[in-house]
Amino acid sequence: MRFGVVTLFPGMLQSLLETGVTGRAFERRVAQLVLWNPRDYTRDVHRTVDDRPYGGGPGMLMKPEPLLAAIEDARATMPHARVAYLTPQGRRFDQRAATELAQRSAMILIAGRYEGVDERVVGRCVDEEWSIGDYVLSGGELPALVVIDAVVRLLPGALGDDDSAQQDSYMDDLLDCPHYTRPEIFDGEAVPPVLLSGDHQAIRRWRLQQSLGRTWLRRPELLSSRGLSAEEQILLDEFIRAQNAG
Ligand code: 9D3
Repeated sequence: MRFGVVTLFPGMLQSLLETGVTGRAFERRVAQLVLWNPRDYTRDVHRTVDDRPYGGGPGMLMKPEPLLAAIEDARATMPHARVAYLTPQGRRFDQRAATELAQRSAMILIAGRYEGVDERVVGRCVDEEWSIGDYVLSGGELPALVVIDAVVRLLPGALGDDDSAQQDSYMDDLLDCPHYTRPEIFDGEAVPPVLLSGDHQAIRRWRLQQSLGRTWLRRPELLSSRGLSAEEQILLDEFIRAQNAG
């Protein structure tokens, strides 16, 4: 999958190419990243990319001409890509959205700076708008990184053999269970004995029960929208009883 990102801070996106799972995916050509900087499309000596808002008020906006020129170049290179603007006003990006976007062959992401972009650019170029959550960031670069990271790891061939177990997890829409590695006793605290038992059914049940219990404690709304199998209901009831007893 090909990602084009229009950004005044291309260096912020580079880290993704160099690091971990996503770095390897880009190395293996599972995904490709192309960066477009509006500053490269300015014509004045100061290379101006911002301007004051009509109507007054604090803050600056990205001025339309260099931004539009950068987006047009990105579109010429990626003619089939939809143009996505990262903005606090957009649709909330979640795991479902990540799976939707992972079906595409290409997308162009616009990372805004300052208070945002001139609305006429949005009107003529933008196909969709995405937010990563209800908190205030300084620009769209971190959201672009979040979206690309979440999508790339879903692409076929992105994860190595060690990671791929995570992907076919049966625990979709449940919180993860606790994990332990060596030593068996750390600072006087032992690993739960079931994990050392070699009984794979018992281990599977324990992990599922922990996942259900944690989700019930921390994110109960996830359980209401999911529904439970008969086995899951029994495991959760047992967890709740133990919780009330302890
Ligand atoms: C006057 C109110 N503005 C600043 C306090 C609104 C505002 C403008 C620009 C708030 C944030 C930003 C920059 N944010 C993004 O570009 C952004 C974002 C975010 O801040 N949170 C969650 N998702 C996203 S996607 C893009």
